[in-house]
Amino acid sequence: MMWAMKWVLVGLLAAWTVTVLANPAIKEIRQKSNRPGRFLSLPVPQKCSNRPKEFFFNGHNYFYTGHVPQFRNIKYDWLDARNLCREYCMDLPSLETQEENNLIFRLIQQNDVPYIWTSGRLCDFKGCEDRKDLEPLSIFGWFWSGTRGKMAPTNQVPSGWGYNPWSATGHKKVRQPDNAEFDINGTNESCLSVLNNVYNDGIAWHDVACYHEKPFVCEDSDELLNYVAATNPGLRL
Ligand SMILES: [Ca+2]
Repeated sequence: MMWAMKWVLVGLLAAWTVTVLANPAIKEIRQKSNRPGRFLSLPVPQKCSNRPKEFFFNGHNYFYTGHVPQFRNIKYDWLDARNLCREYCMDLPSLETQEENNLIFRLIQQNDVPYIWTSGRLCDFKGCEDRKDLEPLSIFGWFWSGTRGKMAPTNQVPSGWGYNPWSATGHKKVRQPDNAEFDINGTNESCLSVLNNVYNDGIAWHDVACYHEKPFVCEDSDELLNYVAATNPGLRL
């Protein structure tokens, strides 16, 4: 229970930390996305009830922003993307099994999507200190903020998978995660994006700085759906 609570805090702090990372080199972009109220959004019951349902897998609905008329052309930074999903009782996708990962990879491949956000986040913010079990962070420090589940160590094939979904290459021509943008402008690559062959590496996982604006997939959030169901008796979800 305490562990679960910790990850609740981790989720909230992940949202918060994105706002406080300060770096002059990305000031212009930051200002654009640094609107007031950079916190996690609460679900909106009517939006949850009418949320787009493009496809269904393992008890969850999903949609890709590019396939929903009102979201067709949007690109958001990681936190804004999470928050749009959350208003609909969804979150960025947590790719916890190879089957679910295949589903998202297929969507990307079949629709020639250049990249998407996932809910993957590095625990590199306030609240993550003194966690010996997360060290070194680049290997043990990743989690799914959508479900608060820990990811497999980044240098291993996750349990039940046939391969390691992290790309074998990137900007620095080394395995991901490589935190490459830190060397360029001091910004950490703390968010997990699926990139479509950006480094001639097929469709693969990359750590990317969270301020970049990308299209995204939303996945049903059990936590938010249960909350809205419990507080809105009779609402059809
Ligand atoms: Ca990277």
